[in-house]
Amino acid sequence: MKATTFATAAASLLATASAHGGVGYYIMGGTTYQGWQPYNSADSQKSIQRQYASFNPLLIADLSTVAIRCNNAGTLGTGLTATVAAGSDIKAHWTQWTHRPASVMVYMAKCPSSGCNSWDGAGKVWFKINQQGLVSGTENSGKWAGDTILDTLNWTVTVPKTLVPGEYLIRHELLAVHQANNPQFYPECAQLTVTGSGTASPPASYLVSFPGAYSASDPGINFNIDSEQSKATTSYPIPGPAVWDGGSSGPAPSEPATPTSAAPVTAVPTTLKTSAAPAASSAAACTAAKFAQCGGIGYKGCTTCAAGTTCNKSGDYYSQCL
Ligand SMILES: *[C@@H]1O[C@H](CO)[C@@H](O)[C@H](O)[C@H]1NC(C)=O
Ligand SMILES: *[C@@H]1O[C@H](CO)[C@@H](O)[C@H](O)[C@H]1NC(C)=O
Ligand SMILES: [Cu+2]
Repeated sequence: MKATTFATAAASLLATASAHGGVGYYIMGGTTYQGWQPYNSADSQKSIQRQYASFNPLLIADLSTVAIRCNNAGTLGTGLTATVAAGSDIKAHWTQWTHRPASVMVYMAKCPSSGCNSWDGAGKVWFKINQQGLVSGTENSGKWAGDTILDTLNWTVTVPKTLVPGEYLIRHELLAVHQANNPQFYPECAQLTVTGSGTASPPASYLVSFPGAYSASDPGINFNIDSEQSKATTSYPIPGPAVWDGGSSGPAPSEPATPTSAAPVTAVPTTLKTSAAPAASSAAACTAAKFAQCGGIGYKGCTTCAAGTTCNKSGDYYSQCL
């Protein structure tokens, strides 16, 4: 689908949706692709984006349901896909957004060779290509990635340049944490055809399933932004797997993707745009501040605590400097 005008969609949205948000369109390869319009009739709608019902959030109770995958009950595609070259940018534009304390996470999943349209995204097939949570300041009052979405409605990611060509789903997710211990999840998925000459597939250690990727006890989900700890903590533990930057490769997924043996994990800085070949950071060479995370399953940051503090384990997934 080529560039379209959005005036009609915007008019109907104003009447029906007062808060929250969702990705409204995507720009890649010089083309704008209209997203699903949840407040318009589903009849005869076609989009690269999977159907979803509203801008309302999913909650902790939804983490174990298929809805957490693409914000629907496993609904399949409507026949459209967007073409994007590996190594180039995808800009997502939200129709609206309302929460500043929020993380952005972007995942992809390789579809079977039969294509994405009749595939629901089930299985341990999703890998994270980009994320940003707390940007600066404290969890309680600092700047978050959600500020960028609220202020610009835009988020641009780079498809890993080494990614093997094929059909993929891309899943943009906002995780809003403005309410104590009541996180809100806003995922939407779209269908892509990735071109290029890459040969890399993410190693199995980067792959997660939806549902399955998150647990209610993850520190970034069982999270109280109003706590005294959040008023003093300057890093936020984004849930889910480490970001895969394309710098490592595992076996190509079979049909459907099957778990494979773990491969070495490289630490990746969380930045607004993933670069094609970021240098691996050294976890040992840095120091975590008091109250910052210093360990836990999946954690790739600094493990040495600032002078006068020690790394205190508060669960398998989270240790902090106290
Ligand atoms: C967001 O992206 C759209 C589409 O490219 C653009 O028109 C708009 O100016 C951008 N907004 C900001 C604040 O950069
Ligand atoms: C470390 O954590 C344990 C429980 O997780 C707690 O009882 C203990 O007081 C903590 N130590 C410090 C120095 O805060
Ligand atoms: Cu909301």
